[in-house]
Amino acid sequence: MPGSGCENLFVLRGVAPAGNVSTSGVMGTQNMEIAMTRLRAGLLVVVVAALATGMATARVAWGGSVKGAVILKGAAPEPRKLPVTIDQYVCGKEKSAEDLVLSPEGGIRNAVVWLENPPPTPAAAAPPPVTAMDQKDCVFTPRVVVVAAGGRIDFLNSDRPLHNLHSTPSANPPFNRAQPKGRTIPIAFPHPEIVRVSCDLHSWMRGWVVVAPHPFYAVTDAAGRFALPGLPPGRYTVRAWQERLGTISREIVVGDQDPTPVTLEMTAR
Ligand SMILES: [Cu+2]
Repeated sequence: MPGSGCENLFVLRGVAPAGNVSTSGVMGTQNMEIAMTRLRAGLLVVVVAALATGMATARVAWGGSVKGAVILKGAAPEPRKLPVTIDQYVCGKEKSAEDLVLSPEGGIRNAVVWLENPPPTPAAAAPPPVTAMDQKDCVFTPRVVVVAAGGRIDFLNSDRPLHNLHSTPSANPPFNRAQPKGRTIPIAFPHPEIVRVSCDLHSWMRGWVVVAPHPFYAVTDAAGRFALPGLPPGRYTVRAWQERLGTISREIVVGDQDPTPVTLEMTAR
């Protein structure tokens, strides 16, 4: 196999034991030059291979991720039921208060996890600039959405009864809009903030818009799990927010191990 790494290793073995690299002795000048040329080529192959390996390692490190779960510490509070006094033909007779939804193992759904100090040149996919939140069966669906700062939410109403959208954020403009069935109401969110959205007609209805200033945001799934991919190694502050339990923080180190496992415990109250 001319030019391959194996051949050059053979040449290296051939030259070294001869102990006569200086002149014509055993090998002769011409053979020596051929051997040295092959030796140089071999070294080049080794160097290129080392560089390629190094680059691959760097890519893996840059593609590091934090994976874990947000879980409840201690006993789970009793699930609350909220009475329905209007539009029962669509909304039903009562609604579960979905302000704390737990898996059987205590995983917390709809918590939002983010990095307080994101890397300067993020490789992660950004949160969507446009996403949607429906009002269906008299519930905001999904209850919690993340949108990039400067993006917008298209609010929908799939129900027959009239709903409305009412919010008084701190950093973003307030809104209070009636929403009949089928109407789409686009609302922009220029500034990072956690925004609560209500419907004045149905007191139990609650939605949350988390306006993200950078890509490293995630909403936990039904098991409380989340992932933040695309991270270079480093020290990070991870923060988790849940509408009823508040906010917690933890310091983590993303290093050679991938993914970096994190369990965030929140206390019931
Ligand atoms: Cu409503």
